[in-house]
Amino acid sequence: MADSKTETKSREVNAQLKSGKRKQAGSGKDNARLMHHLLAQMIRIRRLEEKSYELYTREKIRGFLHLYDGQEAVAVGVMEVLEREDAVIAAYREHGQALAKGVSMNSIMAEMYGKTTGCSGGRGGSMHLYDKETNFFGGSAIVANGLPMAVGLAQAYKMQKRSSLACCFFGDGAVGEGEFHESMNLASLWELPVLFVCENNLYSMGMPFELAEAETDLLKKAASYRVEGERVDGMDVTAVLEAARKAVDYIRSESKPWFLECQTYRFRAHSMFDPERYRDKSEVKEWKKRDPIKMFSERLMDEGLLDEKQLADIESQAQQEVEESVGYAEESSDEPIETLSRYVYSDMKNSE
Ligand SMILES: Cc1ncc(C[n+]2csc(CCOP(=O)(O)OP(=O)(O)O)c2C)c(N)n1
Ligand SMILES: [Mg+2]
Repeated sequence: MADSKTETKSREVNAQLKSGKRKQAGSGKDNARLMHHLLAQMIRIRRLEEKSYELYTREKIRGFLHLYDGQEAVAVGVMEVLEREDAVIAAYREHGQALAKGVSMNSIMAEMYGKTTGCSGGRGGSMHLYDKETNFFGGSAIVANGLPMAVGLAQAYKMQKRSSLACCFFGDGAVGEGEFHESMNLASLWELPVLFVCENNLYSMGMPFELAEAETDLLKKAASYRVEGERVDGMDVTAVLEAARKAVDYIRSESKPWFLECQTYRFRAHSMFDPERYRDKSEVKEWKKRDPIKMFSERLMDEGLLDEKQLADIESQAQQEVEESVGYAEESSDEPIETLSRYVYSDMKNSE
């Protein structure tokens, strides 16, 4: 997997911060580095999504495409407190989670192009990103599919006496599925290290959250399975980070699941085929005032932790990384016809 400069840098920052995490409050320099890192991660995701939108309209990316603009603070805040060995399971709006977990932008872009260098060998596309190296277990098109997978992974880790946890991202729409309830119940009953992260963006396709759920207090649902949890402003990256840190500390020390509801909003349509008749443009405009990237960069500037030049550098690095990933995907090869059915039908000759 090819690494860009930005990724290598973010991995270094991550490792340094992780080794001295508890010292952050005492060191202004470390704190500023962490803040820049969080901002850079969100900007990388936003620029990737903008480019994906453009490439889709040019038919370079085909199939389904669900973009994450507006929700970046959730993936970035949560991922910051996870270790590389922790598993992450996501749904189909998962480019941001994959990127924040450390999957290279090159391999994500190549996957969306359907090229062999893609993280799933070009066979999954946008909704099925998978990367063994970073323990990113997908990417799934089936709503709520990731929850039982997270429970299974956590059970395996527990049986293997490993300290890793399984973190599962899902939308408010998943809460109405049986798998949500079965997974919460078993994770609690078997005391499994699962971090359930519900990204409540108020809609599941065109269905408003309050028209779908009789009980809209999700913490009550979690509590009914004796799962502890918290609700957090999902547009505020440091609030998400702190809530995730509390959650992860609890999971690792108690070996029990935790439910984190992040209240957020998607700025774009559900997918590329959505006329958005279910919500008012004024509502989207209102939420955009709380754009997590805009709010955070303004806050850092107010606090003297960021200047125009630093912001421009972060922007241009992200832009460069995106352009490089497009070049990488363009130059990568398609699956040759001869191997097209590999992994589709059993191949006795190759498996011997
Ligand atoms: C089991 C299942 N039922 C229905 C669908 C169709 N579907 C695709 S996305 C979606 C909405 C899910 O919304 P949510 O979980 O809130 O995620 P968001 O799109 O808001 O990120 C639905 C119903 C599906 N993919 N899988
Ligand atoms: Mg939703």
